[in-house]
Amino acid sequence: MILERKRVLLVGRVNSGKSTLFNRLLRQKRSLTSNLAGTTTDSVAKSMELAEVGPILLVDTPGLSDASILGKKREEVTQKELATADLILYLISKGETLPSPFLQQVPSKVAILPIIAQADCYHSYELDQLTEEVQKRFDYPPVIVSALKGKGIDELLQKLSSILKKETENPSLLGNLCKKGDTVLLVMPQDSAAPKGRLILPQVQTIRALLDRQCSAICTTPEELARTLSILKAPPQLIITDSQVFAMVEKLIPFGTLLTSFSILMSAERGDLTRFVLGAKALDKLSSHSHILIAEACTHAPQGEDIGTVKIPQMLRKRFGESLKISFVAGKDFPEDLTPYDAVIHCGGCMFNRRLLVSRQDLATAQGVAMTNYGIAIAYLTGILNKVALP
Ligand SMILES: Nc1nc2c(ncn2[C@@H]2O[C@H](COP(=O)(O)OP(=O)(O)O)[C@@H](O)[C@H]2O)c(=O)[nH]1
Ligand SMILES: [Mg+2]
Repeated sequence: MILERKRVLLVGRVNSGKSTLFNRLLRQKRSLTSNLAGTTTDSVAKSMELAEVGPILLVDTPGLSDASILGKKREEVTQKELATADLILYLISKGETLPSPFLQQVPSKVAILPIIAQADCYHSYELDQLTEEVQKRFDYPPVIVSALKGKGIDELLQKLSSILKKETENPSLLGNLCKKGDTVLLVMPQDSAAPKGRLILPQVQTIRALLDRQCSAICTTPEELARTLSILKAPPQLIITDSQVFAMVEKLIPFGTLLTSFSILMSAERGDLTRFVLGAKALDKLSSHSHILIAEACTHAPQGEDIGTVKIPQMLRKRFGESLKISFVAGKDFPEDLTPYDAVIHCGGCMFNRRLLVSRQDLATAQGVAMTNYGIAIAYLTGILNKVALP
C-alpha cells in the first residue's frame, strides 16, 4: 500500500542539494550525493514518520535542466513522479533565474513549498533579496535550509506537516449518506474470495468512517441479511453492500433505506466520482468498432486481473460486439495520449493515491476521452448505477 502514503517530492536542478537534504530529513544516508552533476539517476523513495501526519513517502528525484542525453531520461523520471505528488519541495539553487521553466510542468493543483537550499553559500543580504523574490512567486514563503550544516531542518519538517495536513484532506468517505446516530448495515460476503482471517480494506475503512461519524455499524453476510433486518427495531438508514450481491440485497431493502456499495464509496474517495459516473454513462456511445483502454494499477493482482482482463471485457463484448478492440496497460504505463481510445476503464486504484487517479482523470478530460473505473463501469453495465445512492 506504499502509494497510499502522502508523497513528498524533492525537485530542483541537478546539484541543488536534493539528495543531501533527502538524507538529512531521513537522518540516514539513503541517496548517493556528489558534486558531479546527475549523480542521482532514478528516483529513490523512502518512508518516514511525520509528526501529526503519520507515514509519508519522501521521494528524491534525479533533477532537472541537465543538458546531457541522460538528462532527458532523468527529466522523464521526474515528470512521472510529478503526477503522484501530494507536495513538492522545490529546491532553488544558487544562480537560478526565477520563475523556473520547470514549474510550468507541475500539475496546477499540487502545492509547492519553495526551499532556499545550500543557504550557507549565501551572504545574508543575498538571502534577504532571494527570500523577497521567492515570496512574490510562490504560494508559500521559502524555508531556508543548509542540508550540509543541518540548519533549518526542524522548521522544514514542521512546515511539511502543517501543509500536508491542509492540502491533502481527502473528501469524507461517506459524504452525505449518513449522519451521527444513524444505523448503517454492512453486507460483507466472507466467501472464498475474501482473505482468510481478516477483512478487506474497503470494509475496514468504511467501518472506521462510520464509527468516526458516531453511527452504529452493523456487519452481516448476505446469508444473514434477512435475519439481521428482522431483529432491528427500526430499519437502518443506510445499507452498504458488496456489489457482487447487489441484486439480492436490493430485493430485501426496507422502504426508506438508502442503498450503496463499497466500490461506489471507494470510487468517490479515490477519484472524482461525478466524472466516473459520466464516463460510465458515455459507454452507451460505444459501437463494435470502438477501442477501449483498460488500465490496471497493480502489475500483479490475480483477483483484480480477473475483473480487468476477463470480466469487464466479457461484459463489454456481450453488449457492444465481439469485434470491440480492447487494450490493456498496467502500473505506471498510462499513455500520455488517450485520443486513440473511445473510453478508458481504470481499476479502483486501491494501490494508488487520489492525486494520481485524479491526474489521470484530468488528462482524459483535457483530451475529451470518457474515463470511468471498474466498480462504476460494472454498476452501470449491470443496471445498478441508477439504483444506488451516491455520496
Ligand atoms: N555548501 C553546501 N553544499 C551542499 C549543501 N547541500 C548539498 N551540497 C553539496 O552540493 C553537491 C550536490 O548535492 P546533491 O545532494 O548530490 O545534489 P542533487 O543533485 O540535487 O541531488 C554536493 O557536493 C553536496 O555536498 C549545503 O547545504 N551546503
Ligand atoms: Mg541527487
